[in-house]
Amino acid sequence: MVALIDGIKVPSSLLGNLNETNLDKANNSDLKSALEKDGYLFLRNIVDKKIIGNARHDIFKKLNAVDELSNPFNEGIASGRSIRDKLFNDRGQFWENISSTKSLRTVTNGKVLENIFTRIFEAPSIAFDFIFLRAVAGGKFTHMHCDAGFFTRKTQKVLTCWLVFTEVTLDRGPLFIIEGSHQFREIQEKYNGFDVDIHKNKKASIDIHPVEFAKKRNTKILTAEFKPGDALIFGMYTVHGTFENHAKNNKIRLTCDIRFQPKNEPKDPRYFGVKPCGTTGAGYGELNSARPLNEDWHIR
Ligand SMILES: O=C(O)CCC(=O)C(=O)O
Repeated sequence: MVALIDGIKVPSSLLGNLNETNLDKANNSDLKSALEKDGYLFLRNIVDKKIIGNARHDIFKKLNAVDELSNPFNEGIASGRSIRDKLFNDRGQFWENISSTKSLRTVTNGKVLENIFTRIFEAPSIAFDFIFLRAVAGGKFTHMHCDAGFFTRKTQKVLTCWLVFTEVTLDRGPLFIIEGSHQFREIQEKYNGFDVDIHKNKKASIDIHPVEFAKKRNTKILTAEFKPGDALIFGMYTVHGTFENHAKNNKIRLTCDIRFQPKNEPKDPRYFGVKPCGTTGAGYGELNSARPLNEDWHIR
C-alpha cells in the first residue's frame, strides 16, 4: 500500500515500523525508558474495542445527520456532501457538541487512559478537557510539527495520546513519527519557548516535506497500520505528522488526540474547565475538524 504526503509518494526505503510496547508486560520504569529512548510509546489495543465502537457509532451518526457520511453510516464512508452549515449556524458549537459525546468522553477522560498516564508519569495524571477529535476525509493530512508550541505554556510535562477509533491503514492517513526526532537539538532550540498563540510570526508546521526532512537527517519515517483501540503516545518535541488519506473506498479515519499531564503540575486554563477556549481562544471553531468533511483544512 502506498504512503502519500501532499500528493508525493513516500519511498518504502524511508518507511520504518514503530516499536511496540506491551502494556501488560512492561512495568512503569519500562514505559518511562521506552518513551525516553524512542520519544514515543506505541501501545496496541489499550481500550476495549466495544467501548471504542460505541463512540465511533455515536460520532458517525452525528456526521451522517449532516449528510457527510453515506448510509450505512457505520462504514464511515465520506459522501462528499455536507449540510452542516445549513443546519447549524455555529461550526464551533457543532464541533463542541460532537466532542462532548458521552461515549467519546468515557474513553478520552475516563479511567483507562488516566491510569496508563499515571503509570507513565509515576504520579496521578489528568486529561485535558479540550480534545482534538479528527474525522479525516480524502486528500487531507496533518503537516509535520511538534506539539510544544501548543501545550507547554504552563508545564513541559505534557504528553500527547493519539487514539484510534477506525482502522487506519496506510492509505487512510496514519500518524508518522520522525525516528529519533525527540533528540534533534535544532528542534529543541527552535521550539522550546515557542508559543503559537503569542509568536504569531512563526508557524508550528515544519515547511520542508517529510521525505526531504528524513533523507537529510538519514533517518526513517515510522508508522504502523493502526486498529481501533491502539494508541501512540509521544512527547512535546517528537516530530510527527500524518500521511494523506487517499483511500479509494472514501473511508474516513477517526482519531482523537488527547493531552495528559501530572495532576499537580500547573494547568493551562485554555484547555481545562467546563468551556475551555482552546489554543487561540476561539474554542472548537478554530479546529480543522470544525470544517465540514468535504472542505479543505488550514495550516497552522
Ligand atoms: O491526527 C492528526 O491529524 C494529527 C495529530 C497530531 O498532530 C497530534 O496528535 O499531535
